[in-house]
Amino acid sequence: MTDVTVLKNFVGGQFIDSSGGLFDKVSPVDGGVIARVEEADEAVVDRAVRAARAALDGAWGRTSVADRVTLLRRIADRIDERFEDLLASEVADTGKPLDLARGLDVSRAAANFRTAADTIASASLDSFLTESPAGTALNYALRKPLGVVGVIVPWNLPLLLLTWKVAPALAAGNAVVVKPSEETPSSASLLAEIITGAGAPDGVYNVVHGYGPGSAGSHLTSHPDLDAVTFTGESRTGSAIMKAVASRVLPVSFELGGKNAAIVFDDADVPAAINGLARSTFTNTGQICLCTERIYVHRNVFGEVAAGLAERADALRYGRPEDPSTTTGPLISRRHREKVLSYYELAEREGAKLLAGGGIPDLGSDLDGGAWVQPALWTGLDNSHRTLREEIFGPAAALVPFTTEDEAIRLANDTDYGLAASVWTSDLARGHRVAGALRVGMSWVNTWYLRDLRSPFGGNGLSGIGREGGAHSLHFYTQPTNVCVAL
Ligand code: NAD
Ligand code: 6OD
Repeated sequence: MTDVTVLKNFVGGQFIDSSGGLFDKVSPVDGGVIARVEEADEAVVDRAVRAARAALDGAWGRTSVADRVTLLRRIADRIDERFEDLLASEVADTGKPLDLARGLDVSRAAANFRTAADTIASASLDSFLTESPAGTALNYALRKPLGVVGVIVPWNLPLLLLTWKVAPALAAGNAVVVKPSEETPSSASLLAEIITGAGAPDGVYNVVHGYGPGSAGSHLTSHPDLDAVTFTGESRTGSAIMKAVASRVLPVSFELGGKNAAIVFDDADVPAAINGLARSTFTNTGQICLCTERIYVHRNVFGEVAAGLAERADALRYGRPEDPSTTTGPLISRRHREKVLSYYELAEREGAKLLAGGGIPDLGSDLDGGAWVQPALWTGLDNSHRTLREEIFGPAAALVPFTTEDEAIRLANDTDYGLAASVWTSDLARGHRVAGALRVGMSWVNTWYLRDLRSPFGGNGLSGIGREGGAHSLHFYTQPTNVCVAL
């Protein structure tokens, strides 16, 4: 174990020694230990928050927008320069196929910084000026940073989701204390080198490693000098964080879980819909908050869609991330696999008919220690079953038939979540109508996870609070002070 990397907490511009103990980061591919991570105790988290406060009280608190734009663009350039290092760390932590990490995760890191730079550089000043009645006073609002922002992120798209929040937070002039998932600590540490190397003052970006409850996560949310929390993760965790910050009434932005629906009408281009459903159900082994877990299909095309999707499930290829024939990586951990498999068992108990997969693939000895799982597709269930009501967060979905448009909308909206949906139809008017009628933060028509980084991203109900993306992010990461000048 001597050559295993040790990941340290990053506080005030330096990787520091911590006395909180070490935990192992295990590869989801084969179960080997790939890093040992220093867990941040309360004292380390306190140092990180103090370092962030000191940065705000110092030079960082006086930076111009132009200087921040320059810094963010430099960070994006350095992410491009360190692309292969980030790719290697992301793939090692998650086990996802190299091409997926290259095309989605790491590419988005630089794009997130460039978008945040462009957004703050072009933010309209006029929108915050108001004329008073009869010209007696001039009102304007100063948009100020929130202060020290706690950034808590999950393991499924670690670097993408981290930079999605850190970039606009820094663009708006905040300092951040980041708590990456205990499952994916590496890219947050590499980003520390990149951000510091790009010239960010000490304390602007800090990383505290560890778990949630009783560890770095709850030490951070309970810190008395924290000004806001931006969080992506499970709905239940969002609720716990909300309670932790309630007495201080801190602003929160929450991107939480989903139980996302797809609706396939009988006028859809069925092969294209099957393609889209295969992407939205199996990408990243179903571990994207936007993934589809409920598929409502018009009765006229139900058999064709079910057979086509089952064929796609059978064609998935598991293997090492660097093998070009690999389409599908493992789940993030054995622990998460237990959760996913418990839903496979539940679906069976609830009377589902299994169309494909549904177990653990036999991959041979060197991958036996990993967290591999087959996909699962079910028919024979409806919205009254827990399988259709609770987030599984794996490569699994239930197909349910419908007859009318109203019925499809009602079924899709019958959920406590409200993150994303996709609608498959060749009738454009119907596409607009149905997408608009769904109670979700994001609806796609004839596509899935097609992103414009300026658009509002977030969910309704159990899926979250607030929206981030472009100007929406700047709104969250700033607070206005209105100034009224008598004329
Ligand atoms: P999780 O909620 O278990 O953990 C997320 C982060 O919160 C981790 O860093 C974890 O250590 C920390 N944490 C856990 N408990 C905490 C506590 N009490 N206080 C402070 N921090 C705490 O989520 P996960 O398993 O890492 O990620 C999967 C979940 O994330 C799924 O539910 C998925 O839908 C959701 N997700 C949502 C979005 C979105 O944009 N809506 C995006 C990605 C993932
Ligand atoms: O693409 C994004 O900006 C984003 N926030 C994706 C979230 C995916 C959830 O797993």
